[in-house]
Amino acid sequence: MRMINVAAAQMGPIQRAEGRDVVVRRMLALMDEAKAKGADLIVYPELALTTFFPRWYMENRADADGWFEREMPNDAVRPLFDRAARHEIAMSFGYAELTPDGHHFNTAILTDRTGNIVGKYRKIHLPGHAEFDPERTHQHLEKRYFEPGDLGFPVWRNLGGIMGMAVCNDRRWPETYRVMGLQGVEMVLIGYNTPSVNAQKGDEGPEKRLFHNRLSAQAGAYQNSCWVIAVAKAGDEDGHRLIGGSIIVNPDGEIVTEAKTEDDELLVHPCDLDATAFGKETIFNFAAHRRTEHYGLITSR
Ligand code: ING
Repeated sequence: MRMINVAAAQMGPIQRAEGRDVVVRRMLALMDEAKAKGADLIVYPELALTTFFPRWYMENRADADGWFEREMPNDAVRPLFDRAARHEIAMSFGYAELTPDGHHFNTAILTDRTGNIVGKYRKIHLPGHAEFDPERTHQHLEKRYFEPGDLGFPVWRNLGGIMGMAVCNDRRWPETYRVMGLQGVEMVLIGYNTPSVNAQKGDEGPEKRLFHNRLSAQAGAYQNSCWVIAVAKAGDEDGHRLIGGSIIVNPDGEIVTEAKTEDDELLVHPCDLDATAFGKETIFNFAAHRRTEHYGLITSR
């Protein structure tokens, strides 16, 4: 048994006017609760420090740079790193990254129990569009504000297991999980900010969105025999609602716990990394069963 007590720290809405100091205080409260409940790892959402700003069109992209972090850690988030080290809890959270040479990414980091960053991932599947789209009920301008990630889908050894990360839309693409699965991933950490309604399809509401959220995470977990921790930023941000539905999915593809609210809500579940072994050794023994000579289209088209 290699147990990790995982805390999925769903966050409620962050209003456009809400400062990082207020948000970090909410994240610290969730971390203290996680510690009290014996967590070894806490997973926060995508863009955990700010509102989901890609919903706002800025003519001049540089006007959005205020939503980005120029270094990590930095003064705004240092209390998180200090508290995590004191609690000896590893953590993962998403944020908008502006690199010293001027590149913009939708990024997530992973630390060990001492607050050291051991892994960084930059979102590869950017949904939405780059220019203002008058046809949409709301804008989703991730292609305007971010570049596709340039780090691939790496995995890292942490807390005695093999961990990977993905961000939001990545979870809908089977390639995301499979590339990490081929590296032996045992636990995938995924933050998301998912609008409750489809900007292009009026009749697709939160129920369908929650169904696709579960479907994507359950499929990824089952087909790669790994744990999937999917954590929402949820609720009404300046009139724009995001789904909740944070879940922890076991290597059999079963949801073992699910958030009930659209607010700050902590889920804690004991995850045995050894529970990934049976699937990896039998039905999803990639070396024994995959026939890559037939898969060329996946990378060539
Ligand atoms: N949000 C949404 C997501 O992928 C989306 C965008 C929703 C795309 C539903 C397609 C269907 O969950 C982010 N931030 O990617």
